[in-house]
Amino acid sequence: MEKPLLIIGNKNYSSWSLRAWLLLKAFDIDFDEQLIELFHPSARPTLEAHSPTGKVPILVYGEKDNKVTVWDTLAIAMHVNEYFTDIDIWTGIDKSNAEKRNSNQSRINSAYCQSIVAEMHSGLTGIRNEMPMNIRATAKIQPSSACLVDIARIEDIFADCLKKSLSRQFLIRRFHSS
Ligand SMILES: N[C@@H](CCC(=O)N[C@@H](CS)C(=O)NCC(=O)O)C(=O)O
Repeated sequence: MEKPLLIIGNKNYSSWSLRAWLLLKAFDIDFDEQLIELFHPSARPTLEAHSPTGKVPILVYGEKDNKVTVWDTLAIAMHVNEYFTDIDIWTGIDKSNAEKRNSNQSRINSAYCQSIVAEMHSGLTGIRNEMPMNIRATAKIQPSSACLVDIARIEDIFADCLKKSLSRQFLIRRFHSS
């Protein structure tokens, strides 16, 4: 299959870009990377050529009628899982191991992982609005109650993942799409 191109913004600020990039790296996908400067006129031609939403990340490969475009982080994860890796990204199980993959434990893990990913993808707007990503920054802020609710929920998710990883050896213990 043709090598995909991942078009992304700055990994210090664009959390969506970083998510897609990390996923491809973690699952050893061979890809090229094109960095664009978001909100700068220089980014416009690339976004107009590839992104129906004008946002990044975008995963593209193929030419003309055969061109494949995936323009959303969650869609990129699903597409990668379907076409670019032998490992199931939700459970870490080798896809050729049908028995293990269809086991009840695998369904539990898969549902758990997909739910966390979906929750992150569509929710947590309180924290997202008030604490946009800037890995290098330090700042003192006064979080709103909506933001505090989101922080508490993330703490719960992490605690639950850690608890489960000790007993059942999944999530957190091994690198994962969540
Ligand atoms: N739901 C989208 C969100 C993508 C998104 O908001 N990307 C930001 C960068 S982190 C962007 O491209 N912003 C540019 C703009 O809004 O013009 C996804 O999952 O990919």
